Order: sequence, then structure tokens, then C-alpha cells
Amino acid sequence: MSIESVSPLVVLTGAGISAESGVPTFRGPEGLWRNHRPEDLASEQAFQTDPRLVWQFYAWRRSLVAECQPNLAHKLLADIENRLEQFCLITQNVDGLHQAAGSQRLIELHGSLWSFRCTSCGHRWENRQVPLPDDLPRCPMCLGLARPDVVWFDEALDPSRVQAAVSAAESASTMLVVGTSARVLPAAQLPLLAKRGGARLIEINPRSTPLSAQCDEVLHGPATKVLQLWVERFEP
Ligand code: BV8
Ligand code: ZN
Repeated sequence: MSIESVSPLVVLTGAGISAESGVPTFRGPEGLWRNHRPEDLASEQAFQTDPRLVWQFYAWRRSLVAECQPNLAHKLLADIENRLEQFCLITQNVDGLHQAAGSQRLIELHGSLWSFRCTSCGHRWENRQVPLPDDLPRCPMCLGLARPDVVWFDEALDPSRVQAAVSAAESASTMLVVGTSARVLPAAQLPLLAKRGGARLIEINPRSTPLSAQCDEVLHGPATKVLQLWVERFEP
């Protein structure tokens, strides 16, 4: 079978695809930091209350992710992208491992650990410094307080990214949903939009999720192993 048979292919990934690279998932047992749950720190409220603590949390995640490499699953998605005209990778992850694996047609729905944004003038810039110095990062344009350029809970997602993700999902013939607990909205609605548009839904996850019942195929197992088997269905 030709891989063109699944085109346009859209892939939605979550923290699970980076698990085998050593990046803790959000809701797995290893997801805690100094006994804080990420949900308690990934918020505007937490940042207002204690920007230093929130920056320590993000600095810790950056240092951890900087030691991690893209795994086979990230690389297979980058390969598939090169074989298809119509392909889009939508990720909820902020770790940057898809880009590191070579993915280009990528939508980072929730932003990136490697991008900062000024809370005063809105200026955005990339920062790859690891470790981050202790003092609070400042804007190079206005010296305003910088924040991680990620989407916190109860914050709106970037409308242009949402629009791009929605149109990709609606025109998909196949959507792979890899390594997400399918709990966070609005990302978790994308597979349902794809299905409504006639797409075949395939879930890759060691465990069932609230999305599993809606999927045409549920492939239980780690992303590296299952994606490799899925790609082998197609002629090279
Ligand atoms: C918004 C960036 C509105 C930050 C993140 C009540 C009910 C329903 C919804 C809500 C509610 N109350 C509030 C909401 C909305 C809320 C939401 O969905 N909350 C959930 C938790 C209930 N959503 C929001 O707040 C969003 N904004 O709605 O704004 C609005 C509109 C206009 C104006 C103002 C406001 C913003 C959501 C974005 C939050 N930011 N991250 C940061 O990272 O620091 S979300 C965070 O969760 C990460 O991005 C993560 O990617 C994402 C989703 O989690 P998963 O990726 O699925 O990871 P998880 O750990 O959950 O699961 C891992 C999976 O991998 C598991 O299934 C596991 O089995 C699997 N796995 C493990 N190992 C492997 C594997 N799979 C494959 N291979 C393996 N080896
Ligand atoms: Zn500024």
C-alpha cells in the first residue's frame, strides 16, 4: 500500500511522544516538580504570584529537555513529512523535539520552552541559554519582565495557530493521535473535527484515553515501536 493512501495526513502529538526521550509527561507519576503539579505552575496566576518560582520551573524543564534527544517516533514523523505533499504535524508539546528531529510543517499549539515573550511590550525572541541565570529574564527591547512564550491554562491559544490546526484537521484523510491523554482543550477537539470531516482516526498510546472510543484504530504501545510498525505497512 502506498503512503499516499493516508494523505492528507495530520498528526496530533502530546507529551507521550517525548516520554521515550526522557521528558516527563504532564500527568504521569514523574510529572511533578518539587511536589508542584505542572497545572499549578503553568498559569498566569502562578506567574503573578511568584514569577521567580515559575521561572525556576521552566528553567528546570529547559535544562532537562536540553539533555534529551528526539527519539525514533519524532524522526519517523519527520521522515513521513518528507514523503507526503499534504502533511501537517500539530503538537501540544513545548519541548522543541519535533523541530530537532527535522519536522518543518509543524504547529506548536502551546508555544515553546525556547521562546520568551515580554509582559510589557509583547516582543518575542528565542532563548536557548541553559542553565538560565537566576535573575528574572528581561526584554531586550524595553527591559520589561519576560515570561515563557507558552500557553498557560485559562489562556487563549494563538488564533492563527488554532485556525491552521482546525483547517488541517478538517481536510485530513487520516489523523494519527500520538501520546496524548486527550484531556486538554481545545487540542483534544481536533481529532473530533477530523472525524467529522471524514478522516480515519488512529490512536497510538500505551493506554486507552477518552478519545479511544471515537478512533477507527487504537494501537496500544509506545510511540517508537507502534509508529515503526505503522510505517512498515507502506511500500518504502
Ligand atoms: C483555554 C503549555 C480559554 C504550558 C499546556 C474543565 C473541563 C474541560 C476543559 C477545561 C476545564 N477547565 C478549564 C478548561 C480548559 C483548559 C483545559 O483543557 N484543562 C484541562 C486540563 C481540563 N484548557 C485551557 O486552559 C487552554 N486555554 O481553554 O483558554 C480562553 C479562551 C479565550 C480567552 C481566554 C481563555 C490552554 C491549554 C494549554 C495549557 N498549556 N502546556 C507548559 O507546558 O508549561 S497543556 C499541557 O498539557 C502540555 O502542553 C501537554 O502537552 C498538554 C496535554 O497533555 P498531554 O500532552 O496529553 O500529556 P499527558 O501527560 O496528559 O498525557 C501523556 C500521554 O502519553 C498519556 O496518555 C500516556 O498514556 C501517553 N504515553 C506515555 N508514554 C508514552 C505515551 N504515548 C506514546 N508513547 C509512550 N512511550
Ligand atoms: Zn518589552
